[in-house]
Amino acid sequence: MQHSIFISDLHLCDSRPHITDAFVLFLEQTAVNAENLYILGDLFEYWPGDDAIADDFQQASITALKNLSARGVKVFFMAGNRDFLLGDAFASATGITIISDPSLLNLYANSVLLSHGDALCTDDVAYMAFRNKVRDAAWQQLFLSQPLSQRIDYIKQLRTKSEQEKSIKSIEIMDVNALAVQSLIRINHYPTLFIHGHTHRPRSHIVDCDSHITTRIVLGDWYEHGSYLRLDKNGFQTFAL
Ligand code: LP5
Ligand code: MN
Repeated sequence: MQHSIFISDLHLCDSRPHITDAFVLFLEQTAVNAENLYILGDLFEYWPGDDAIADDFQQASITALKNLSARGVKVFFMAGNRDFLLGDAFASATGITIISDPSLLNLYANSVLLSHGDALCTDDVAYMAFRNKVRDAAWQQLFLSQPLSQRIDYIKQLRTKSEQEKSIKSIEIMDVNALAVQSLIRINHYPTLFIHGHTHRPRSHIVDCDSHITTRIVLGDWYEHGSYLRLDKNGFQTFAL
């Protein structure tokens, strides 16, 4: 049966090679049967710019994505807060299509809204200010003009700072804001499904927005094991690997 698959928050990195192995196997054995694969951000632990394509540890996932595209599966990537610098060079190396956040689709008679999810964490004021700065095109241009090793060093310092700040933020502050969710649903014409990641709190929620019902599905991360959402004409199902 025709179906689409959704994943997010894999956080692929050289220190967790088993996740890359699981991802490659997932592409070869599971995603290969799908019509579309949607990767909703944070595929990588961090992405310092497309010159990282040459890194040894990236080769397995890049090759597996390329093979999947070559077999006719349409692969879509939406940026997360860790890999928003992933660009056209990565897309042409792998055959994927980059889609914007948010994106609204029609699949199997469902209207489906997709997002990474970080933009909805509006109570996290420090993160929102940081996000506005680093999503600015001119700022990114300047950042990308620095040597790769310098960018990686900077990101590592930033990760330390982010972990320090997160340790003193409340769980509620780091979750999506209910009004931000409603507002996104409203301007996207009350989709049947809203799928996102980022918070690493996998669950489905029923949202009543202006008396329209949307099911908001939060995808899980791949830290312990992989997971994915499958959608076909009979509805959605989540799977753990
Ligand atoms: O990623 P996650 O889920 O752990 O935390 C996020 C928010 N943190 C981030 C930062 C990223 O993890 C860092 C890696 C980004 C790689 C991008 C590459 C290119 C850009 C390079 C830019 C320099 O996104 C975290 C949220 C959390 O989600 C929950 O939603 O709370 O936000 C923060 O912790 C951000 C801080 O609150 C504010 C950071 C201010 C940084 C100021 C500059 C410090 C400079 C340090 C170096 C000297
Ligand atoms: Mn994220």
